[in-house]
Amino acid sequence: MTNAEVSGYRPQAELATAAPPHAAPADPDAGIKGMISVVVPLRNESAGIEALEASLSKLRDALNDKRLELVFIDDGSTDGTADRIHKVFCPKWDYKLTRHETNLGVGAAFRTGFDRACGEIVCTIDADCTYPPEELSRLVAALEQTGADVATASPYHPEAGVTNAVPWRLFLSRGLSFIYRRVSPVRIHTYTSIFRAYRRPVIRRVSFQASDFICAAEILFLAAAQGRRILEVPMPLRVRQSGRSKLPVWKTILGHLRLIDRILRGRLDRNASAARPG
Ligand SMILES: Nc1nc2c(ncn2[C@@H]2O[C@H](COP(=O)(O)OP(=O)(O)OP(=O)(O)O)[C@@H](O)[C@H]2O)c(=O)[nH]1
Ligand SMILES: [Mg+2]
Repeated sequence: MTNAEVSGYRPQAELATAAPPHAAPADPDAGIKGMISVVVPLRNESAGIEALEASLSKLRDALNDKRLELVFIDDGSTDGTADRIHKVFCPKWDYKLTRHETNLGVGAAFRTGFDRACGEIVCTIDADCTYPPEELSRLVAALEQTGADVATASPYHPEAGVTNAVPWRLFLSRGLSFIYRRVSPVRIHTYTSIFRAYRRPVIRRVSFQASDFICAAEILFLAAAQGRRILEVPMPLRVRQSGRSKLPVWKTILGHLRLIDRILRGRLDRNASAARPG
């Protein structure tokens, strides 16, 4: 199933009341000037949609003069997530919602979201607010102040921290970051966070293969191989307040080990030269 076939979920309620969508950017590589797009992958997150909206309101305030575009990707949720989004965000927000009729994974959701996002800066966040969405303004500011191409939240940075995480999951996740730090050319403390801000050319050019959580690390390495500058921003991570974790822990670890193998064999560098079509 392709993304095109599954996008465009628009119930009558949205058609009746949503604000008219803005025009697509004249130059797809540049995006719309002054617009920040926030891509939100969701799978069965209906319990946390009100909290998400409250946090995004704070982000909108923090971003001041910038336009905010929300790009929701509901990935085969069965708990009414899409309808909840429409109820809570319509008509006050500039948002798009695409629904994958079956679950395709976080990486697949990012591919769909990146194709739909119009901003000159494109961010990705967790829907469960484990990184408070209003903190995205710090990542955007970091891009603007340093000229970096990617700003990524880093709870494993010595100046950050993790509260109430399940100890064995934290151990495994930190262990993976430790290995990546040694085998990859990207020397940061956290590789697996999806709480990020990208300059638009990065998401236009990086052709990542992973359709699951592995995409977070893969995107970083491919961007680095294309010469993009990556900046980590210390950011505390807290435990989710509602809903349940969707991360398939062992499958994800296996995926990371495969990615480490690709790095060690130099295969990622070869992939990095293949830009995304369009
Ligand atoms: N599109 C899509 N989003 C997903 C999928 N699985 C998880 N997500 C979303 O990705 C984000 C991170 O997933 P989580 O389940 O919170 O994973 P985690 O952050 O490692 O785990 P906890 O925060 O401990 O629950 C959340 O916004 C999820 O709704 C998926 O298969 N498809
Ligand atoms: Mg989470």
